[in-house]
This record gives sequence, structure tokens and C-alpha cells, in this order.
Amino acid sequence: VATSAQTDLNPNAKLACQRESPLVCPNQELVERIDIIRRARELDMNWQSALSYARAIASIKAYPKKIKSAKEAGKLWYIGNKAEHKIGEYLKYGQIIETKTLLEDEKYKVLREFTSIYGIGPMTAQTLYAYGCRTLEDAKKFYDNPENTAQQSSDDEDENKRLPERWIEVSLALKDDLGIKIPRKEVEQIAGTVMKELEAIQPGCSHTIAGGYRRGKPESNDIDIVVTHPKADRKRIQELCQELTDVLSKKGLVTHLMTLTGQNTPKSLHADVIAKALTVFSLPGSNRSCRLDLVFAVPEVYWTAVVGWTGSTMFQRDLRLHAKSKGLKFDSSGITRRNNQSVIVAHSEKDVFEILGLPYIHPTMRNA
Ligand code: DGT
Ligand code: MG
Repeated sequence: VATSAQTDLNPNAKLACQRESPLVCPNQELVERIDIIRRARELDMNWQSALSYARAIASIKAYPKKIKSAKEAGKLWYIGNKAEHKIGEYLKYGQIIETKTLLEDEKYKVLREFTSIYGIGPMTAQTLYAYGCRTLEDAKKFYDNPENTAQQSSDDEDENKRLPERWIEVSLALKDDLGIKIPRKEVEQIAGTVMKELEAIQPGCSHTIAGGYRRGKPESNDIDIVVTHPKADRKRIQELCQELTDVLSKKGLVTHLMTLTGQNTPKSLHADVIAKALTVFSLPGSNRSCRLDLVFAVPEVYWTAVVGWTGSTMFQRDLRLHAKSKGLKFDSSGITRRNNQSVIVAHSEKDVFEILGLPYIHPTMRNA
């Protein structure tokens, strides 16, 4: 994994999609300490402050040198007075006072543990805490009581990711498995198994393992695979998603399944070009489960889906902002012109960047 910039792109460009962000940066420890504060803001549902810190962190991640003074850091985008002050503390004392306090705070410890469960966002974590839950065992008991669960719903900043409550219960039940990170080799093995099953249903499909894996992470929390077939139309894409998950379920490879088709994402104009299956995958004999997301895309939007699901979240956020400034709309399901909704098809990943008027950024440099 590369740890520093490989091209002559400006490391202090304003948007994350215009600069290179390695997985591990020269100021990694500082970044991790500021991230504790960002997470606390998120847990408090102070989204604006959380986003400010996320932007500050992203700026530092792209900075190619070790930061030597707060003033030096203050010259970067989105490093305001508060962040600059905290960086000063870190440089002077080797730690950020607020970070230290937060790490010792019992409530944040509990909230961090709750939100480590797939499907539990800050709102649900706060609700569980308010009900007196302090451990994951407490949370399990809470969900075991039908009276408690009637009105709860899972929350997430991205409404695309909003999950039915049943998933929280599944995640809690499987927490020991789902909490284990998946090494790259295992990601590849599972993708191989899945693609073999797909090949039997429909020969000639292609796929990209996206997500953190593609950004070079040595271990992933889940597996994201984007799939297409050169001749598949919208209808066939939805069918393939259904047929593959049926087969995987029948063979016991998929133990839990939630399939999302176009109807579930009404915000997107052309949502049915993509079909999603959020699953729990279990390799027989390996006696462990992991989260596997399958994304099926018609060929016209395959590359935007690959870019979308490669992340990082901040990289995507800024891709959308950048696209907007060019009169375009970017999301996983395609690129459209804002004035007349006409679709622009990207024929490769590099094409996506070219259409958006951006320099190509290698996936391993999208860790904003
Ligand atoms: P991890 O935690 O090791 O799995 O790390 P990542 O970076 O793979 O995180 P993940 O799997 O949550 O998301 C990967 C990228 O895919 C991220 O940029 C957001 C995007 N993504 C995930 N779920 C959805 C979704 O439901 N809709 C859309 N449009 N994008 C999604
Ligand atoms: Mg992932």
C-alpha cells in the first residue's frame, strides 16, 4: 500500500476528490485522535460539527508531510481555529485534551460499542442508552422485549443505508462474527465463491470488489461486490440479483438477506438500474459469518457504481459536490446533466473522472 502521493496533484486542493489520500498518512496518529472527537460529535448527533471534523481530518490525510506547527496546519482547508488549537495541543503535549477525556468517558464508551453493531446509528444508540442499556447484552435483552421494538427504527446518516430493525437483532446475535475484520485473502475467496455461483446462473458477468478492500485496507468490516453483465437490461439485473441470492440462500452460503431494488430508493431518478442485496454470508466449514453486499448494475452505470461503492464516504461526498459545481449530478446509479436530466454514460472508471473534469485518482488514494 502506497503511503504518499504518487503524482503532482495539489495536496491542498479543496475537495477530497481532487487530491490523493493514502490509507496511512504521515500524520496518522493525529488523524486518529481527531477522529475520536469527530465520532463523539456524531454520537451526539451534532452532524454539522462532525462534518467539520471529518473535513479537517480529510485535509490532514492528504497532507504529504509531518505537521510541525499548528500554524502550518491552519493553512490547510477546513482547519479552523478550534482544530488548529487541538493540533497545537497534540504537538505540545503529545495528546489532545478533549480526546483523552472522551476516551475515558463511560457514556461515549458505551455509545461507541453500540454503534459498532451494524444497523445501530447514533440515534438508536442514544435511545438504548436512555433506556438504561449499558452493554450489548442489555441491548439484546431490549430487543428481545417486543414492547420495546414496536416503534424503534434504525438510523443512519445515509438514508440508503437505513435498515429494518430486524437487522439490528441479527447483527446483535452475530456480533462476535460480524465484529471480526476480514483479511484480503478471505475477501477474495468469498468473492470467488460468489462469482462461481453467478457464472452458473449467467455466464459472462464481470465484477469488482469495491469498498475498503479496493482502497487497500488490509482488513475490511464487510465485503462490497459490484456486478454487471454486458447484455443485461434493468429487468435482467433485478432478476440476477434475485436468482443469485436465491441460490446462495438455498446452498446455505447466505444466511440472512435483505434485497433492495429500485423501489426502495425513490430519490434517484433511475434507481432501477441498480439492485442491491445486503446479506450475511457464511462459508460452510469456516464457521464464521460476515457481511456481504452485492450490487448489480446495468452496464451503463457499472463504472459509476464501482466508483460509488469504492468510497471513501468523504471522497463520494466531495465527488457529488464537485459534480454539482459542473452542472452534473453524480451518484452510484449514474451521471446526469442537471439542466435536462440527460444521462452521460461512463465506459471505464477513468471515464467517470474525465466526465466530471477530475484528474484520475487511484482507488488506494481515495482514503479521505
Ligand atoms: P469497511 O468498513 O471496511 O467495509 O469500509 P468501507 O469503506 O468498505 O465502508 P462501506 O462498506 O460502509 O462502504 C463503502 C462505500 O460504499 C462507501 O463509500 C459508501 C458506499 N455505500 C455503502 N452502502 C451504500 C449504499 O447503500 N448506497 C450507496 N449509494 N453507497 C453505499
Ligand atoms: Mg465495505
